Amino acid sequence: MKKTALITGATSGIGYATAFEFAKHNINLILCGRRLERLETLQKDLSKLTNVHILNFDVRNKEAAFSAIESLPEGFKAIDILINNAGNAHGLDPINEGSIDDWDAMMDINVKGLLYVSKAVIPGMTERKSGHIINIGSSAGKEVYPNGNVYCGSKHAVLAITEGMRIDLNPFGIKVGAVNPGMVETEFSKIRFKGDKIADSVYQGFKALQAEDVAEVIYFAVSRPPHVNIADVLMFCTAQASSTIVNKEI
Ligand code: NDP
Ligand code: 8X3
Repeated sequence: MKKTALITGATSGIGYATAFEFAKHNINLILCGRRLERLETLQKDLSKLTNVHILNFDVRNKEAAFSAIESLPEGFKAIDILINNAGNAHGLDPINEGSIDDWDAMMDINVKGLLYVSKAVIPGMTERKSGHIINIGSSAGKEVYPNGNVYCGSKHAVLAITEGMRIDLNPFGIKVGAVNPGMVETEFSKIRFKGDKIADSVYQGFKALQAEDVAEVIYFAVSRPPHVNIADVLMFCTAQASSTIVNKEI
């Protein structure tokens, strides 16, 4: 039977590539993000391959998240796969110089936004006693690097929440896992550095992971047989050995 997936942060990067990968494999899509124009273009493009519904909301706004998910039409109400992907780093500063607005953004989007969307989606899964949740963590959720403080904290939280979800949803037969990439060349660094030109140099001198590389791993995880759950994946590009060790040519 055709499955339905809800992907947050589908307007760019990993979420966008995952939407294409899932559409290719004929999965119904509920695509979420704040940039409506991008959602509409995606819907137009991917409707050639599968059924697509778009939800335009900010994951920080819990009322908006709940009412968007409650508003789903009949054919999209039963969500089989939830990809909690929306998120970003905001800033890269030592803790004594960090901006409170950046800290709020990371905790509100990466952690609380993930919780709000999950809270709205999980009841349908527990009722049907099936479902699959994949949280997009990060290598920053496995180790802390200089100036990464709050971003790393938000991604460590994502990993702890993933493990908690897997334990608590175990009686319902719901699969829960995390995909944790190292550096992926997306809009991520533009957001982190707020459009500063340093953003352009982040992926120079080596071949970073591409969003499609991560999307393929996410699809691999969701396409395993019912008895197999990919609980945790850490993936790097070949040039990256850890958060601080990247073999650059320049
Ligand atoms: P992008 O900046 O390319 O994409 C981020 C996505 O999140 C966009 O679709 C954006 O959509 C959405 N988003 C951001 N804030 C909100 C919000 N408040 N409400 C709703 N949607 C929001 O980055 P990536 O694709 O790289 O990042 C995706 C995930 O992968 C993040 O969780 C990130 O932490 C993680 N990650 C990224 C890595 C990297 O190096 N790039 C490495 C490891 C993990 P819109 O602006 O339209 O709302
Ligand atoms: C993104 C990976 O190392 O740029 O989650 O913070 S890193």
